Formats: sequence, C-alpha cells, structure tokens
Amino acid sequence: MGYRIKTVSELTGIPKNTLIAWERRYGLIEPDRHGNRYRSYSDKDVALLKRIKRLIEEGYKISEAVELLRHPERQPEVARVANTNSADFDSLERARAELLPVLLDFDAQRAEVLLQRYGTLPYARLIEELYYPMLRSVGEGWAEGRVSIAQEHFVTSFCRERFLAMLMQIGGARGSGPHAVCTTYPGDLHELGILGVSVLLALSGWRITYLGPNLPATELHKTGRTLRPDWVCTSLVMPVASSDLEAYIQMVRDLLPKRTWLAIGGAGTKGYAGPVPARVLVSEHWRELMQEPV
Ligand code: B12
Repeated sequence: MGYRIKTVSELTGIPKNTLIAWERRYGLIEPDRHGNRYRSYSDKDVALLKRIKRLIEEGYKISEAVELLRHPERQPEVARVANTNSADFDSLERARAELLPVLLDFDAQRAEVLLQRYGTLPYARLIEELYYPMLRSVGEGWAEGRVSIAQEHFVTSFCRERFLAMLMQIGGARGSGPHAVCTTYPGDLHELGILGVSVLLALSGWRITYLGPNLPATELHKTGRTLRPDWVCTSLVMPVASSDLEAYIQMVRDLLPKRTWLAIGGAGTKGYAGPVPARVLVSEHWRELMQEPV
C-alpha cells in the first residue's frame, strides 16, 4: 500500500499543488493511480522527491534538478553551480570569482553551465558587472604574467561570442531608435568595449550596425555616406598621440554627413584635451550618447 499525496506532502515538505504540477510538467514521478482515483506513492518516489527538494535548496532550478536525477553522469558539471541561486547575485562578484577560473581552465562546457544560472540577469548587468570587470582583471593578470596569451584569447573570444549573441537576440540590427555604426580606431584591435556599448545601446532601442574592429577612416566615410547613420561610434583603447587623435577626429568629422554625430570613447581617449568640433562627442560614457539630440 502506497502513500497518499497528503502524506507525501507532509513527508517531503513539498505542497500538494507543486507535486501535481511537477508530475505534469516533468513526469519524473508518476505515482500509481488506484482505479484512476487517488495517487499512491512508493518509498522510492518519496526518496526521489526528497532528493529533488534538497537539490532545490542547494540552489538548483527544478528543471536542473530533474535533469540531474535523470542523468546523474552530468553531476560533476552541474555540481559546480550548486549553491549559487541566481537571486543571490545582488553583486556579481561571486559570479566573477566562479566564472573566471573556469574560463582560465579553457572549460567552455562548465562556463556554459554557470552562465545558464546567471542567464536570468539583465544583459546590462552581465556586461557591466560580470564581463567588463572580468576582462579588466584578465588584462591585469596578463600584464603581471599570471595569465597567458592563450588564456586571454580564450576569455576574450568567449565574451565576444556572448556579446554578439546578445546583440542578435535583442535584434540590434532592427532597432527603431537612433542608428549607430560602431567600430574601433584604425589599428586598435580591442573591440569588446565597443561591442558591449553596442549591446547597451541596442537595449535602449538603438539600431546597431557593427563593423568589427580596426576600420580605416576612409571606410567610415564611405559607410557614413551610404548608411547615413545618426551616429558613428569609434572606440580607442590603446593610447595614441593627442595630435593623431585630433587629426582623426577632424578627418572623420569632415568626411561624415553633416547630420551624423561622431562619438569616440575608450581608455585611449582619456585626457584628450584637443579641440572637439560640433557634433563630436569624446566620452567614455555611453549614456552620454543618449543625451544628444539627433
Ligand atoms: C582582450 C584584450 C586584447 C585582445 C583584444 C581582442 C578583441 N577581440 O577585442 C588582443 C589580444 C587583440 C589585445 C592586444 C593588445 N593589447 Co590588449 N587587452 C585586452 C584586455 C584584456 C581586454 C580589452 C577589453 O575588451 N576591454 C573591455 C572594456 C572592459 O574596456 P574598455 O575598452 O575600456 O571599454 C569601456 C569604456 O572605455 C567605454 N568605451 C569603450 N569604447 C567606447 C566607445 C564609445 C563611443 C563610448 C561612448 C564608450 C566606450 O565603454 C566600456 C565600458 O565602460 C585589456 C584589459 C583592459 N583593462 O581592458 C588589455 C589591454 C587593453 N591591452 C593592452 C596591450 C598592451 C595590448 C597589446 C599592445 C599587447 C601586445 N604587446 O601585443 C596589443 C595591442 C593590439 C592593438 N593593436 O590593438 C593593455 C593596454 C595598456 C595601455 N593602456 O597601454 C591592456 C590594458 C592590458 C594591460 N593591463 O596592460 N588585447
């Protein structure tokens, strides 16, 4: 003789409605039905439900807990993310502390599992509080000889893929807001700053045409004439001589259609004290783009 649902609920601490919902949704436990009347649970069912309950308390989502019980061989991967309930990520510091070592181990598979847990967080938070700080710390590690070039490349391409996926998922190419064409300063290969900025603008409804890094100024001219965007956004990370930056700003400004704004930002623009013509914004802060009338 099995247990009735009321008893199972008391034994496991799982409400009756939840037991029924899980049965319908996941079918992991299908209790006997006596003459199709009431449910009858075995000891094995109760033990399984207690395990699910425990996994949820450890921080798994119900779908993950069910998956784990169906495929126990995946335990090592999923176990890495136990005790990291996404609701706890008020600060993404812990997420960073978890994700970075996994990436430095070149373990894309485990990184994916971790990301599923953070996946419920808004993209803006992931970019500004997880990916950017992680990239900065990789840069420090590289400069201090703790992070190899291969590790830096791996983390960078992982982040790049996420940013591009976000951009596509938001529909960055179809935004109905201002149109921005984004790239980096000629010779500057650092594209993650501007790629993140592109996602952040797309989240505000901007339409983004992302051209990748290292675009010659003359190409910007052609693209500007063809697309007639509201903004051309260039990122400069490596420091250049102030006179070079001034010449670039002047040339691009002259080449672009009059109505198009030029924004240039990134660590390499810090301290620029040269002239800033009309319809040019030199700033590290992407939100400032939204304050200019287009
Ligand atoms: C990944 C990386 C690379 C990759 C880039 C690959 C790619 N696809 O992007 C590669 C391997 C190519 C690379 C190469 C080099 N790198 Co590198 N790199 C980095 C690293 C680790 C991350 C860069 C990044 O993506 N940052 C992303 C975000 C976090 O930063 P951000 O660019 O500042 O963006 C923010 C703002 O500035 C702003 N912003 C950025 N752009 C724009 C644009 C607009 C319009 C606006 C409004 C705002 C805005 O928004 C962002 C968010 O706030 C940094 C470390 C670091 N601190 O950034 C080093 C770093 C930038 N590199 C460095 C160096 C030295 C190099 C090399 C010279 C190394 C070498 N000897 O070959 C080369 C130079 C290559 C070149 N010609 O550009 C140094 C630069 C030091 C310096 N200031 O002189 C750094 C700081 C590492 C370090 N700690 O020493 N690098």
